[in-house]
Amino acid sequence: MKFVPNRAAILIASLLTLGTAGSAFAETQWHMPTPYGDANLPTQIANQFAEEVKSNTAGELVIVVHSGASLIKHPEIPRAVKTGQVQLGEVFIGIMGNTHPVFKHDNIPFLATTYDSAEKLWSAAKPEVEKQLKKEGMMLLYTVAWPAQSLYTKVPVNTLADISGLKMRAYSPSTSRLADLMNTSPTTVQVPEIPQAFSTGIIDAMVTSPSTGVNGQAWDYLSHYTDIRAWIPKNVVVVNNRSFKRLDKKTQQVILDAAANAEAKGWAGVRTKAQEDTQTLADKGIIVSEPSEELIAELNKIGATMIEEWKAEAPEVEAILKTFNQ
Ligand code: PCA
Repeated sequence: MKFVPNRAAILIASLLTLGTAGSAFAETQWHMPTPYGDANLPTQIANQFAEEVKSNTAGELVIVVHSGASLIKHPEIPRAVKTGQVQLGEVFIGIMGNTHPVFKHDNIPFLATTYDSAEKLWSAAKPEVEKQLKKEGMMLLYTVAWPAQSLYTKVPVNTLADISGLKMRAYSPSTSRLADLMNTSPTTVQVPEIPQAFSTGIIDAMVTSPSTGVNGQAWDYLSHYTDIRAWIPKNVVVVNNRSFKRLDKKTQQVILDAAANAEAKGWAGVRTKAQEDTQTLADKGIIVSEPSEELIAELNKIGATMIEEWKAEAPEVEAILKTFNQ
């Protein structure tokens, strides 16, 4: 008679196999909340980073990416990493602007408007950002830049007078200030709520990347994209210092190498992404135009005001600007 194992026997056998595999090494699981959804370049890079760490530690360190603020709400991610509630996480730098002025380097209009100058600004700001993160018990792993931030409206914009009094989306302390200086009223809205905020009239305008416009299908609720390319903000991925130190040296190095790869991929990818997504906006029927000279002059003036205000906030800011302007 042929021996036919019953289902329970198969189940037990497979559990035993799993048990053996599991005991061959101790798998550590880390949780990584991220603010944006899976269609975003930063989330794709986070997934590749986690994959690389898993494969280069032979599965000993598994980073579980929780995208789209599904585990922790975006504004609470820095605190979750700081307190060790999670081991690492991704956050938009500008959102930490009220924690210390060095984080504001990320959202200052017309300070660095090309990808090359944004990289230069980042090298100038990085040591100060790392210092502040360290005080908060965190270490910087890598950054991912967003495409340059431009103006989305329901009306053509030739000068600021065309949007005066409108409700403008803000996503950080600096963008609230910018909205004030543009004579618009700032309203904080997180990315997933953008479409609804437009259709219910909570906001009339926003400044963000072509990518965020594409992800939120901006053509459904607005008509004009004025390509002011005002600043190039970034996300950072940070790790809790104690969690990192508990790892052996080899695993630490795997993480640092994967982080360096992620950083390089981000800066390389963002340039193409910016072009592709701007094209998609146009293809979907949004009127994409270059800003008028008048508009640029008005915005540059606001940028200069914001740089002055920012400079007065902390001596570290002077240091960043000095290095950046060298
Ligand atoms: N998208 C994110 C951050 C910057 C960007 O391009 C947002 O709009 O909140």
